[in-house]
Amino acid sequence: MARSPSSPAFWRSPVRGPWFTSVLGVVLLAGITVLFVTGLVSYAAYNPGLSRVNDMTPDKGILGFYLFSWPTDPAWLYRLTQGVHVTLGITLIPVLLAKLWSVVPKLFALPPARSLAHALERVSLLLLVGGALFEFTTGVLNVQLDYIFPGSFYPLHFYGAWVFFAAFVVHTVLKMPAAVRNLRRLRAKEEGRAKEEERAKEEGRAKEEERAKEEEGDLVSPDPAEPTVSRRGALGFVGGASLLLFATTAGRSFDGVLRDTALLAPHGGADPGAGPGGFQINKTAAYAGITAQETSDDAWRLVVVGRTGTVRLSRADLLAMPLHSSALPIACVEGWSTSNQWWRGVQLRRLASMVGYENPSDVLVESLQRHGAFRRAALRANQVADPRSLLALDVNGEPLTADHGYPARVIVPAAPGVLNTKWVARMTFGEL
Ligand SMILES: Nc1nc2c(c(=O)[nH]1)N[C@H]1C(S)=C(S)[C@@H](COP(=O)(O)O)O[C@H]1N2
Ligand SMILES: [Mo]
Repeated sequence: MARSPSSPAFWRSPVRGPWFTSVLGVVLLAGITVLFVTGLVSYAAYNPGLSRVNDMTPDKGILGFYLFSWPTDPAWLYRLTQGVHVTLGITLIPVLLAKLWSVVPKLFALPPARSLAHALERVSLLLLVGGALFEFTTGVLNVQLDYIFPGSFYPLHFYGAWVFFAAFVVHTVLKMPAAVRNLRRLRAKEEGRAKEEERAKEEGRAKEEERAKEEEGDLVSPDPAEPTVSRRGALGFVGGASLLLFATTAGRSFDGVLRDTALLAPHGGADPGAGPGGFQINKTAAYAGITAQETSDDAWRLVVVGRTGTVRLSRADLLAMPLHSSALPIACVEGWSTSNQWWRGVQLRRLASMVGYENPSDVLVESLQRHGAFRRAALRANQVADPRSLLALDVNGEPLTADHGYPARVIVPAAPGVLNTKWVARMTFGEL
């Protein structure tokens, strides 16, 4: 007999049911909340309120209400928050897919709306499901395919997150009572505590029960196929898939042997090889169009602009200044990070004081690079002031390699990698 998807009997998996959906829902409630918070944190870490240069969402309006000066302590802060964001996001993919699968019959249910409230709920579901798919897809594409939409990823993922999370909150408020009820009721049933159920009924919760039944009726197939796996088994399968993704993703936040476990981390681009420069490279010098000619000792000069005028410095001039060493990681928005590297160079606050800012000010850093989204970045005064913030000349005891930003690059504790401008050509201190 041919049945249409709008008929409940079309959907025959015996795994579907309130328990399966509720368990996945509770996992997503916790996980997506963490994703939202770490995502907003990552947005704040760019200091988008500081300068148009850092801000890829100039129309954010009140959505930027919570922005704050991103701290420089602890130095591993962004490594942690963004590592959690990306690793957790990837790990939750099977849970999200299983959750969507578990409720897919509802997508086809007719009539489309039983009441105004039901109609509103379904509209919020469109935003919820659409938002979830959009956020997970844009996130994964950005991380795996290396900024497939360079400038536009940020606004898309940022505004998408707000739409998605608003729908998520509505959905949670609407569904939480039923989910808790389902989990309690089913656990009670399982533990054979039928008495409690009796009591609950006696306490006049008949109406609630009825609603719970209705929930169940929506999800449980009226004509289930032979089970090939128990509900617990299906959940174990989802958990196993998540674990596998976690195990092949988490390593991207480390170096060495652990990095080798990050089978899913993108391996395209440059192989950093071994040696002092043997840690992940985001964009190579060749990609950025940086030539050996323009970074040669004869050609390259750093231009520092400030209150007292302009200073031009060669690499030799910089090397003759008091140098400072800092052990700091690079932590990219894409979720990968390196462990601490030993950087040596001139403190940013020393450069600030050279041009009249004894109390460090903000700074706009521009690279030799002529095209590309990350050719310049603004840093806040608190980042310039930190004694560990450097215009680095060396890394791990050797001059910077071309791909890590020779002749000079910025490195700031706790800042997202994108603010650590490579191939620096010009630094303009002052209020931004
Ligand atoms: N000029 C320039 N600087 C840049 C970039 C770039 O594309 N151009 N990429 C940034 C990003 S997104 C990161 S994560 C770090 C990576 O530094 P690494 O390649 O030395 O690991 O450099 C930052 N500095
Ligand atoms: Mo990055």
